[in-house]
Amino acid sequence: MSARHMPRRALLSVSDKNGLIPFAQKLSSHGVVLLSTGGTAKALREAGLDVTDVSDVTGFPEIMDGRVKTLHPSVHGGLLGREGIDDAAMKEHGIAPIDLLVVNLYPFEESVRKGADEAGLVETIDIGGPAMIRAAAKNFERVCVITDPEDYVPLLAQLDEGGTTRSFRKQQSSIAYGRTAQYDLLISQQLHEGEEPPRRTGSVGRLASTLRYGENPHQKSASYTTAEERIGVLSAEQLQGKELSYNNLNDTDAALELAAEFRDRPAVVIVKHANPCGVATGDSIAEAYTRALRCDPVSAFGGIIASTRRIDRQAAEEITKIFTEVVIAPGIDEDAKELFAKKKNLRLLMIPELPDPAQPRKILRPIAGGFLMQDHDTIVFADELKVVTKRAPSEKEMADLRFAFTVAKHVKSNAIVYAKDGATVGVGAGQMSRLDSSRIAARKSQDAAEAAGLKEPLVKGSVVASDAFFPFADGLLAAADAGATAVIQPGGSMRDDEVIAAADDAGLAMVFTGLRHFRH
Ligand code: 93A
Repeated sequence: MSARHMPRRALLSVSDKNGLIPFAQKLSSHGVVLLSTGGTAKALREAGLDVTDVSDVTGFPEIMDGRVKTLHPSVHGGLLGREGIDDAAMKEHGIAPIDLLVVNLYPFEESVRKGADEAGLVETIDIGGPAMIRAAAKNFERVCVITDPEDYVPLLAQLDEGGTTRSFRKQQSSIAYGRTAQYDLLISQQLHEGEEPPRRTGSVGRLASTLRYGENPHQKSASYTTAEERIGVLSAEQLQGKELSYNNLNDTDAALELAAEFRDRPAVVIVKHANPCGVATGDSIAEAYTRALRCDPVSAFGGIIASTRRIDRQAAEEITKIFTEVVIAPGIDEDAKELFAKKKNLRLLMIPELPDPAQPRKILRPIAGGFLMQDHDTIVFADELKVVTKRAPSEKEMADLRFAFTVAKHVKSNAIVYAKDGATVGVGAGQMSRLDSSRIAARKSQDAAEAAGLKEPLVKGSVVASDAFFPFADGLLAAADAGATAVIQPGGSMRDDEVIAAADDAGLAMVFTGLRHFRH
């Protein structure tokens, strides 16, 4: 094991001055000499600490409103000089080593959040900070770099043990390069203009949590947050239950994004393996939940529930009747929390409000050797719905058609969704053939009716939505056989005429949306 390094000279230059003073006091008590830039030096001095100004080290004043303050060989030579290799050069030019660098950058993220104009954004692009961070991080054999106030405590713990270890310095170096990459990526995204996709881009995030494992126990995994400002499962407050797993996070994300489509009304979504197995609206969340559950009670066991409204005691009573993995909602009443508390394994999550499904963002999907990027699917309907059959849907059918198509957008393709009275009654997901999805959805509805002791399957008198066009009449006829009375689909098949004729023969009403929602 290599020996620990106790730093002798530290350069501190921080925009976020949280925790700076007690941290610097501790450094000082370890005998570390402090060098610092304008604002940071001022704060340290006011706290009674002994500080050397960087301008005294460089023999050059900070110029251009601070644009050039640390960009000097005395600083960069002090950070980059290698022990035993560059000693002569350092001596020749009067450069003293700097062995600890503490920098956090101009708050570019905050400028973006606050909606700064172009000039404001440009002024918060930090140049000297990232340059020093990258120099120090390259020289981790000798130099320790700290880029996040969260790492003040671990660094001090290292010093208490006699100095930094090589592995700690290398770890901090890795964090540092991740930080500058993330910073530059955000700048790159903000400066991007026009319709063309960016020529170069990347994906970096900040570790949110190390997960027990990935989709399966033999896969390691972790969750990360990016600079994207979006309400979601990663920003939710967990009120009880075990840690969220990889699959929990993925499924809760799917449930919440679908629930958000119905944020104008009380609605509940139940998700299993990233597909909804029940979605319903209702006068209350309790009612919406029981109606959602009815769609496929077998699959709902161990499911993920997202609600569009606060969960009250009545809803909690219904939800706790079967085993549920996760419940997420924009608020949970105290007496509902008491009921949930009895279910130790249930993970209860609260979000401040529902996400906005129309908020534009980019979706990345890794593939071997790179990744695909696309716009998030922010719309459900583009144009007016076009009635293509002799019979137009009734008002009630139309409301259900809209509901079913919205759900279908969130079901893995090929997606077929049956709905009645603002509730799904059968969902066929993720089949390679649309006909199979149609049959599966109808059969599930049959099963659900039997389980509930109903004489007639729920699918009787329902409407059906398809995420993409019916290529042939067979899928549509299967839906008619199952008992659907109206159909919504994008249209656009070569055989649309055939499909429309079959719908007319079967007495179905059908509308075209002109918009497809594949989901894979
Ligand atoms: O404008 S800069 O890009 N030019 C520099 O030479 C420079 N050196 C450090 N910004 C520079 N910094 C940044 O100043 C640091 O990254 C830090 O965020 C900030 C600290 O400034 P002060 O100590 O004056 O508050």
